[in-house]
Amino acid sequence: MEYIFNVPSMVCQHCKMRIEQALRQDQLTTQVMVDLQNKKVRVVSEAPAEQLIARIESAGYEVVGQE
Ligand SMILES: [Cu+2]
Repeated sequence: MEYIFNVPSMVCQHCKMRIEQALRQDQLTTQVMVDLQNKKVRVVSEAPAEQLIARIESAGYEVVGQE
């Protein structure tokens, strides 16, 4: 599955790294691409969306939407 999450609180490379690390802990996740400019995180994963959102949020960033 491919997901795109809206994460407006990401502002810098540090945020990008934290989110990438949080998502890559999951063996089911094969790709993470953070687009800081558009505040979007694209994820390719076999994990359910809820699980990925929970990971992003536990890293400290609110997910406000999904495309
Ligand atoms: Cu940051």
